[in-house]
Order: sequence, then C-alpha cells, then structure tokens
Amino acid sequence: MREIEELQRPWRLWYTKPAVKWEEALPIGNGRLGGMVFGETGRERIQLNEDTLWAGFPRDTNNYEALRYLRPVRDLIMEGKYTDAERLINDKMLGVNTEPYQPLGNLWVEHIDGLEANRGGEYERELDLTTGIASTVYAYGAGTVKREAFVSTADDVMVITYEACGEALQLQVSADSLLPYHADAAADRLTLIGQCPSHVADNYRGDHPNPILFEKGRGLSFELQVQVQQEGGTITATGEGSLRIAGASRVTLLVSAATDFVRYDAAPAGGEKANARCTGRMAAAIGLGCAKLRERHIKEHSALFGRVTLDLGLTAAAYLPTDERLAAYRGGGEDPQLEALYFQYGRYLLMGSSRPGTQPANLQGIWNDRLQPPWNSNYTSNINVQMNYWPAEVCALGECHEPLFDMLAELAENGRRTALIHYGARGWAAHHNVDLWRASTPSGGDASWAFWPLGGAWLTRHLWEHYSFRPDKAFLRNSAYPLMKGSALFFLDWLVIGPEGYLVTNPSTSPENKFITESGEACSVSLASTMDISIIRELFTHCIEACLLLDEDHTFKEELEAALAKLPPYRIGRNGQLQEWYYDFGEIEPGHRHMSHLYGLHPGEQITRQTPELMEAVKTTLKRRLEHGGGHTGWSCAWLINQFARLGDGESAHRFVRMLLARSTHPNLFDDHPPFQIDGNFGGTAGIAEMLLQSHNGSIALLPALPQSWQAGSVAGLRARGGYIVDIAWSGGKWTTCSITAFDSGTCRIIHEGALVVTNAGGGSVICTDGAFAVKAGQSYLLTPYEQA
Ligand code: FUC
Repeated sequence: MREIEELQRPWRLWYTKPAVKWEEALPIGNGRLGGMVFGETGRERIQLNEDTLWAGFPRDTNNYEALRYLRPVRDLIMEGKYTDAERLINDKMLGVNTEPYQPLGNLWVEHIDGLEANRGGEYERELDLTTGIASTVYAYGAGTVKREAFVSTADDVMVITYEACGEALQLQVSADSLLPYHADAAADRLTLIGQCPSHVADNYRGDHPNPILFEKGRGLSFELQVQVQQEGGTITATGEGSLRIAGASRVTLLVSAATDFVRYDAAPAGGEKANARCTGRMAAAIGLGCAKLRERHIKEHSALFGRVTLDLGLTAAAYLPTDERLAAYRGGGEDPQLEALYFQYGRYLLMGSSRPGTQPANLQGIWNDRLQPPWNSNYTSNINVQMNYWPAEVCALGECHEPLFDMLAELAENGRRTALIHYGARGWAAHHNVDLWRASTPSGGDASWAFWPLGGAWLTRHLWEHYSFRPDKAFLRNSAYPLMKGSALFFLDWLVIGPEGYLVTNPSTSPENKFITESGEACSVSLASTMDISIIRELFTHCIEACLLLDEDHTFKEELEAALAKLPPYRIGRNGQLQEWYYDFGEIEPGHRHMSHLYGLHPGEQITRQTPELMEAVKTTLKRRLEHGGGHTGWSCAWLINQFARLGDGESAHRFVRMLLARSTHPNLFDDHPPFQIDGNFGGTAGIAEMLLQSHNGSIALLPALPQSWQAGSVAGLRARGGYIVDIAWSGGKWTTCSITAFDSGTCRIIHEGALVVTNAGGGSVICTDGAFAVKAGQSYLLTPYEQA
C-alpha cells in the first residue's frame, strides 16, 4: 500500500514521529508569513515568522571619514604594502553592523482532556509540496485527530484545522514570543502585541554587555491575531491570554500577523497600523470561510508548483519516511527520486519565502526562531542571496524573483549616497550585508568580507537573467536597465589605471579568501581580483547589449566599450589554476569555500567551450580547491554542482548532489551550512536544473551533464533563456524527445551532435542540420534526433 501511495505522491516529506528539533519541523509560508509545524500530539507548536519583523530602524550608516583614506589605501596597494592597506581599511573605511531578522513567536495548541495521544504509534505527519499543506494524523483516545496547516498567498493568512473522529476536541490555544509582548484573549479571538528591538548587537561570542536594546519609539511593533472557529462545543477565554475549546468536532484557527513597517527609509507607522493590517486580513478570511480559503490556496499554490515535473526514476527507498530515507541515502543507497524531491523542495521553499510584494528570501528564507540568528539572517551578497535566486528563472518561478528586484531598487537609492560619500563616485554601490533597512555601506568587521562594493553589481545580473528568460523590453527599459546603468556608472568611476595600463579595482578583495604576502602574512586586500573584473566585465557587457536593444544611451555605451577593452584578461597561474588575484599569490586557505574567481564559469558565461584554455584552468582550480577540502559548507557544495554542470561533468556534479544531501541536509531537508542556511537548498535545485538544461551563450543544451545514475527520466516545464519552455525525455543516458514552446517568434538554437527532426503543431516536420530553427510565438515544437534509415 505504502509503495503505491509513494508512486502516486512523490512530492511529499513525511515522518512517523513529531519534530523534536526545529530543523525537523516542516516549513510553510507565503513569502510574508511563515510557520514551522512541529506535529506534536499533546502540545502542538507552530513557530511563526513575518518577513518585515526585523530589529532596527532607518538610519544613516555611511562612514563620512572613509573617503579621506581611499587615496592613501590605493597608494599603499600600488607600493605592494597590502597589509598596511588592509589595516587602514579595517580601521577607517568600514561601517556599522546590520540588524538581524527576528522571530515573531509561537502558537501553541494543546489537548487538555488528558487522553493518551499517539496510542500504538499510529502517527504520521507530512508536507505535501504540491498543495503546500502540512498535515498530522494521530490516534487520540478512542479516535483519531487530523490536522492541517497552510499559509495562503491568495488571502495572506495561515489556516490551521483540527478534525476529530471518535473523540471530541478539548483544546487550549495560546501564543508567546521571545520578544516583549502582551497576549489577550476575548470571546473567540486571541491577540498578541509585541515590540521589536531598536538594535541587536552582533554577539556571536556572547560577551556583549547589552546585546538587545529597546529604545522608545524606534523599533517596529507587531501584532498576531488568532481567530477560533469551531463546530460544536464551547469556547472560553481563560483570562490569562489563552482560549479553551471544549466538545468540538472540528476547530479552525485563522492566523493573521503584521508589523507597522512602512519602507526602508521611513519610521514605523505605529502599532495601530499593525493592528489595521491584521484585522483587515482576518476580516476578509472570516468572510471567505475555511473551505474557500483552502480551495483558493490550493489553486494558487499548485498553479506555480505544478509548472515543473521531474522524474529521475523510482527507488525502493521511496516508501521510507523522509528522515529514514535520508539516513539510507547517507549510508550509500542510490535514491534518484530523493534527489528529485530535493529539487522540488527548493522550488517549494522559494515559493514559500519570496512572492511578489514580499521581502526577498534571506539567509533562512523566512524561517527563523532566534533573536540572534546566524549572520543576522541578512541578505549577504557575496554569494548567498544570489544563490537563493539561482533557481528562480530556470525552474519557472520568475515572479518569485521580483522581491529581489524591489530590494535592488531601494538598495540603489541608499547605494547612491554610499557611492558618493565613501568613494566620491557616481552611480550606486552596495556591500556584503544588507538588512530590511537596505544598508548599502560596508558593515563592521574584516575587509575580507565587509569590503565588497561589488554586491550590488553582482545582483544586477539577476535583472538581466529575468529579461533573458522572458524577454520583455518594458521590464528592461523601466526596471532593469536604470539599475544596471547606475551600477555601471559607479564602476566607471571606481576603476583606476593600474599596472600595465589596465583599468583595475583598487582596493579589491576576493570574497573571503586571503593570500600570503611576501613577508608571509595573511592578507585580503590587493588590486583587481579576478571576481571583481569578471563581474564588471559582465555588467558592462550586459549594459552595452541593453543600450543596443533599447536603442538609447549611445555615448554611454561607447564609454563602456572603451573601458571594457582596458580590463585585465583572465590569467593562468603557476599551478595551472585560474588566478584568483591580479598577481599569482599563494592562498592562505587553498581549500577555501568561496569559488569567487570561477564566477566567469558560473554564474557568469565568460568561460565556455569557446575558451578551452580557461576551461582547463578552471578544472585545475577546482581540483586544487577540492584536494584541500573545498565545498565544505552547504552552499559551497551547491556551487560545485553548478560549476561541474557547466563543465559538462555529470559525474562530478552528481557527486556533489550526493554530498549536499548526505552531508549537509537536516531531517526536514533544510540545508545545513552548518547551521541551517537556505542558500544550499536553492543552489542545489539550480544545480540539478543546470545538469539537465543549459541555455547560456545563445543556445540550448539538453542534458549537458547527465550522470550515470539518472539513466532514464524526464523533466517538463523548465525555462530557457530566449523565452522557452522545455520538456525533455531521455533513456540510456540520451535524450529521446524534446518539446520546445516559444514565448516569442525568432530563431531557436539547440546544441546537438547530428541532425534533428523538428515537428510543429500542425504535424509538419523539417530536418535541421545545424540545430537552428524558426519558431513562432506561442507554438510548440517536437524535436527528435534524426536517425538515418
Ligand atoms: C559568507 C560565507 C559564510 C556564510 C555567510 C552567511 O560570509 O562565507 O560561509 O555563508 O556568508
């Protein structure tokens, strides 16, 4: 029976016991409101988040002294006095730390009738990715209880239902928070009002005297409302901020939450605003009723989730609960379907943490239970927030990319001042740590990561990607290009003449690696790191293409072309590796987790089959990094999947899929950096897509990195640059049929050895020898390899 169910419902995580640890609980969310469902039988906990609930308030984080030191730092670097330059940057050119994302609280629902739960071990909890519903079923007294929880995007509320069979429900509902709060219950509604800190200090060592501050009138306010609806029985408020339900056969809890956040640069609106938002959503939800809410949620959720299907073959392990299945995989078992589940889970998590109008997915998506989450649960932009969005386009969730673009537009506003105040430059720049308040300045800390004025520039590639996957000139003209241009303007000013007459960045770091100076010291600061130049080259190239497409800014385009011609080329070092810095320095940590200098291979498109020498250098670089322990964090491992996919090395890519799942994955399939950090999930999903379909450099490659263990299978609904939907079926390691649907008319190019048969919707077919064929907007084409009779 179980086998049959798994065959029919492959996209679920399920368990035979409740979550004990937070990393075992199951995430639900609509990009704004998030919940971690524990599935406890006696006293259920749903840990809650709201995506604007952050510490802090709008403030000017610019360091007005920084510019004074730019010239001396540049001179020191030109003289080869790198450690002196680094010291000066650390002392004078950095800024203040960002603020952390905060947890909202917990909703508790307790059985208070003393009946024995979970009798005889009858228990199951699951998360169905296709519906976005987490459910728990367990024996209770002489009967059973079935619970469901989901967060609706359509109606912006969380809905929790309890359905009893055999026993009546006696429940107590309460809520609490780690933040200062007041809970009140009256009639059938529970309300919790709370306060966010005005400041939380980075306190990883735990020795800060006053790590959390609540300055009057500064932090955000928040409100949580829980409305109880029941069939049968009674409901009473306890007077201690909780509600008691007795004798009901069915109970629904509608959960609404909000803060008084207005904008990154505006003061909080005041508690009434949080209340009005909460109350408005709640009233609308009550008006709809539970059945309608559920129906509307499933319809909306499945429309997005169902766009992509993936079949990598079924394995015997499919009938095991997810945690046991993961353990079996860890023990060496093959389980391609678990890999497919991980792929779909990444899509689910992006849908749950980033939707139009919400905040972007942070280091933990939207799921966080700590006041001092690791790295503040920020948007860190030297790999992490970018990786969060790698699957967005190819996995057909382009709209989930939008919150990142909204953030970029705001970051550019702040970043304009930072460019001017810190560097005397035009345009805009943003550094490594970004929070709700859109801090564009360097944070405090160490230059190796804090001094990174390329965070914004790397993020602009996401705008270009969005355009490439779904070409829309209005988006390019109105949203993407102005931000790309602002970033490019900054770099026209930031680049200076360096050795050999090249235009270089100075100072420059290669996140977050350090090199060995001549005197044997570790240092992060020098000039023109390979990553800096790769990002700038790419940004200028994209801007030039945009100018041509939009037919505007011709003089600016010429300026960019002139600068582009003066950027230093890639260099191959003494070990045959792609050089990470301008000079061939030795690395302090040859197995460093960041693969920054390989940006041109992935996510960039500068190192391809057309540059075979550089491809070789990349392979040597990866070999060295791995020999010294590289890929040891979740995201680092996920990046390797993508890089090996780009190298067309399916076996190595798959080795890191295995490692990501076996070594860096929690029981709820959350990525384990360690600790939990969601980028690895997203990077893993993108990497699996990259193994099946690539579309950079103007042509589509089918199954470019298919490993032995995925011999037969199919994928449908992936997106390719140029504006295509691609379905591929394969067996014996080779694709057999492929369907391509074009959004626009044009020429589609497929990389394929040998001829293709291209059949159009009308059934007419042509033999195509160079892989290029004309397409019409909205039409589908069936491709098959041409076998000569
Ligand atoms: C970068 C990485 C760390 C971590 C942090 C959030 O600094 O080097 O591994 O992912 O971001």
